[in-house]
Amino acid sequence: MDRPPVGQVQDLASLAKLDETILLEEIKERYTQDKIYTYVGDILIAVNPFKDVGIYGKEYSARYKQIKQSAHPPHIFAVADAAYQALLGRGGRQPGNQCILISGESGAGKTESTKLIIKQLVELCRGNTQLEQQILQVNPLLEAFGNARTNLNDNSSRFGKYIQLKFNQGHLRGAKISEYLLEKSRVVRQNPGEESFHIFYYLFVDEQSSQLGLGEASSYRYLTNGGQHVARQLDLLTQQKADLINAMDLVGFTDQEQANVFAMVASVLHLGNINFQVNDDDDSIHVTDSNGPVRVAAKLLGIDSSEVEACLTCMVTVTRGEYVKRNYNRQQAEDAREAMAKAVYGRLFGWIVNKINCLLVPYDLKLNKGFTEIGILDIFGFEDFAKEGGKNSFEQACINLANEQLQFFFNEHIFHMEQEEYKKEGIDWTEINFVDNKPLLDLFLAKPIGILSLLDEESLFPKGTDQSYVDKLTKSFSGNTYFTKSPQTTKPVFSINHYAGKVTYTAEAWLAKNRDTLPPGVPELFQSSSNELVKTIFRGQMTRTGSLALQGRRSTSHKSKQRRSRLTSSGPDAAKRKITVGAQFKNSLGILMERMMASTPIFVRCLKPNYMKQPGHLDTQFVLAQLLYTGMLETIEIRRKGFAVRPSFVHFVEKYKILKDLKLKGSSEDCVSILQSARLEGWRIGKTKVFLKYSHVEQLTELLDRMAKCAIHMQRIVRGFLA
Ligand code: AOV
Ligand code: MG
Repeated sequence: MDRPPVGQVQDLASLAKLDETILLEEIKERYTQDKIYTYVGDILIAVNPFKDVGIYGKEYSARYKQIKQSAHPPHIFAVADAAYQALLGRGGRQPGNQCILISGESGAGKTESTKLIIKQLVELCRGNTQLEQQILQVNPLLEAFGNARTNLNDNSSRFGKYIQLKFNQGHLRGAKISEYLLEKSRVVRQNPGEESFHIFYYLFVDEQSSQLGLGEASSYRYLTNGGQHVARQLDLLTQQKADLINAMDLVGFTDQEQANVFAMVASVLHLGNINFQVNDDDDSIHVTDSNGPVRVAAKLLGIDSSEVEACLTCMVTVTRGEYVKRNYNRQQAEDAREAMAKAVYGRLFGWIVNKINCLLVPYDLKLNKGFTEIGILDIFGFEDFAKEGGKNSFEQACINLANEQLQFFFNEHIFHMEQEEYKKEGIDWTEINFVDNKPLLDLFLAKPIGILSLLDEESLFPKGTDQSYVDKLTKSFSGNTYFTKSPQTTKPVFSINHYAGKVTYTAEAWLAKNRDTLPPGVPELFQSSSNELVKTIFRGQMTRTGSLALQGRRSTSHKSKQRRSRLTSSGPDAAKRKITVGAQFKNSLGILMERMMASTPIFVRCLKPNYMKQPGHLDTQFVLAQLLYTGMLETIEIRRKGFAVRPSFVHFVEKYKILKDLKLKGSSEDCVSILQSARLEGWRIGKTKVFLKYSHVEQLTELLDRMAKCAIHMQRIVRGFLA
């Protein structure tokens, strides 16, 4: 067979011959022609164009509605369409809950893909409801608080999210967001050349800054810790802030709530400017200027300024019925200050997510059982800041672990489960090998000897230090090929050989980050706040009763004030505080995996074309590395030779018997007779299932469509005849 011209092939699984060179050639040529999307069977590859390629407008939305995958060029909208069709029981995919899993390294285009999928889903179920408008604003809203400029991506997600869109008979009814591990440490410190969360820079663009007691952005330690404060374009920031406020309005945050949110964000910056001085006489420590930043911060937070000072400089314990006051040293005071700032911001973020969930909760909770959902996973991509001269800390370990977990899920689904099924069903099959990253998951997650378990153990240990933790790791994993200890034994540094490359981690402050405890007295202090929001988010009990919010949302009035809810909601559950950050992350990953297992996955694999975030340039080696570590060659191989669609005999006959004989019941012979009469080739029959390629399903669907058209035509004739 002749190979079609390079760049013309829309589905790489249809190529007769394939190796690294051909794969790369195809993707590169397509990229040069601005064809950023390519299929591998039902999997979509997306290469970040880093420019507007003009393919997301109305006409494109309209084009990708209820189509066969091969009807139009590969597109992210087609992924949304396939998921939505499956939800309605149409198309080739298994009906029921669907999940779209988007992977790729930092800056590869996951978040943009997520937004495009949601945009198209809203187009597809278009009911012009207020809820749809709210859902479209969720991403921009969250990005303001949870995204930041890093050296790898100017709009990098510093948290992971899973968005579940709930449908009832094809209508969008609500949404739920689960967030994973916001990188709180970014509030107080950033790698050189990086920034804090976008929202902080929005504070300075208008007169709001003076209302919040703020001066110049460059005078805040938390915005200059990265070593360089890049003054951003004012008009751009102003526009982004306006968009954010619009999004908050539309989603349903009241003016009061918005004001509270901004006050809290500003308070974080003031907290960061609190300085300490040590009294030489008795070694006690004081806040340098009681009328300075501490006062402004306390005012914004609705708490007592002198109590903030007390919380930051000393600890009061009760020993045998007596209060004993112990002064902090400078380090402890500074740690307390950073912990306070991170807690305020972290809990504020948790509250925002929870608030959005309350506002978007499905209209009729009682209908809950009738919902089907499309889940979209947008995590933080794999990252290695050491390459950029920065450091990788606890957060990067968690981020990279999440990516390992997702890669594992991909392998499970694409290679393991599928090939197991061939064996079980007696299909003649030559095994396709893939790189199994299970040993890496074990290295992180095993109990009691795993990177996270040992961290928990050391965190409980009063004498534990970051160094003693790394020593334990080194001792435990000396024979593990995925683990390398640092050549300098005096530094708490180690490396992990991840599926996507080797990453060196610096374990400084890991114990503290994992414990994530608040300085003594801080929760009580915040609970005494005169500011409702501050009080709520430190109260710890989550309330999520939907009825009030729903009435608010369903009101037909378009005046924003009227549709806003009066619902109270609050910060993260108090019970969660007790367990460590690592353990909590591990749990939420587990829950996520279960959720994903219970849905039919669609995979989108984002590729980053170059390291410089530049349009029009594809770095061959860089892209090849990504194709190799994600197992793309093996994936194409299995999609080419394998059978991605495997309905049971009964399901198959039920769906397609109309093509042959309505009396068919569901035996293997029945299936064969349908397949033969449809003149398909290359399918297999197992013990209980039919084994099909994606293209078979398309052909069958086309036959069904043709038949339906015929039937309508006949009806018309008959009706005309009778008239
Ligand atoms: P990520 O989500 O995968 O990284 P993003 O989705 O934020 O990456 O994409 C990074 C940047 O690439 C965006 O801000 C856009 O400028 C550009 N981009 C991505 N996709 C497109 C597209 N389809 N069309 C035009 N530009 C695009 V991270 O969140 O860092 O892992 O944690
Ligand atoms: Mg992102």
